[in-house]
Amino acid sequence: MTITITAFEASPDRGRGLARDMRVRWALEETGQPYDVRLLSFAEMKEPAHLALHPFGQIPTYEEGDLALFESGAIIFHIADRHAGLLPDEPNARARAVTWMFAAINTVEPPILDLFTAKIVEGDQPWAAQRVPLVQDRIRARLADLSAYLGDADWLDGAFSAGDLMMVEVLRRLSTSGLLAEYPNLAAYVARAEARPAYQRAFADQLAVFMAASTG
Ligand SMILES: N[C@@H](CCC(=O)N[C@@H](CS)C(=O)NCC(=O)O)C(=O)O
Repeated sequence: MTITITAFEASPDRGRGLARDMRVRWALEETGQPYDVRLLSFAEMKEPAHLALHPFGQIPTYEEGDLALFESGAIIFHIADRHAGLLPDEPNARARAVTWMFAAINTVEPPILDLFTAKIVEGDQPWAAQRVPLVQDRIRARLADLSAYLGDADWLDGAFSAGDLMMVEVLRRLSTSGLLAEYPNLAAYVARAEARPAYQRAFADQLAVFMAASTG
């Protein structure tokens, strides 16, 4: 059955692969699943046809036969659950990998998203200059704990898993902040993940969308 995901027609990140279709593309590449992409404008994302798939009018979505999913975490769990390559077979190791997926999106990602809000969305507010360092320190607290946990290991719990995929995707959002560089083992962790052939294919595919839009 053909898998179709949705992505931005014109990603605001200018091809840096920070939109959340990137993590879904990467999961599909890691598990060897071919897929189609339906590109959407911001206006189309808020129209009834897309709202029927995604109640909040966002990307990514995932369609496969009569199954339609939204939320990148749920989509990646579905892919990892159905196809080999992203979750261990051993039940306890599998549960731990899923735990890391939740830790990434529920514990590490929120302050990172707050930094984007504080800098970009609220950057012209009079209190922004005071708020940004507070948010940066909340991020540092998470990164320090994650860094201590990872130590010298390549991945969070044995072999590369959906937990690493999600954590790396969350950390990549810090790429221009300078914060990741304060934790060399986390910067190396992200670089190690980005060197994976599946990541490279996913990144190239989302970049091709931006290049086509900007030259076409
Ligand atoms: N929690 C959702 C967040 C989805 C999300 O924020 N998508 C962004 C792109 S990365 C979006 O569609 N933004 C446009 C909008 O919210 O109107 C997920 O993980 O899928």
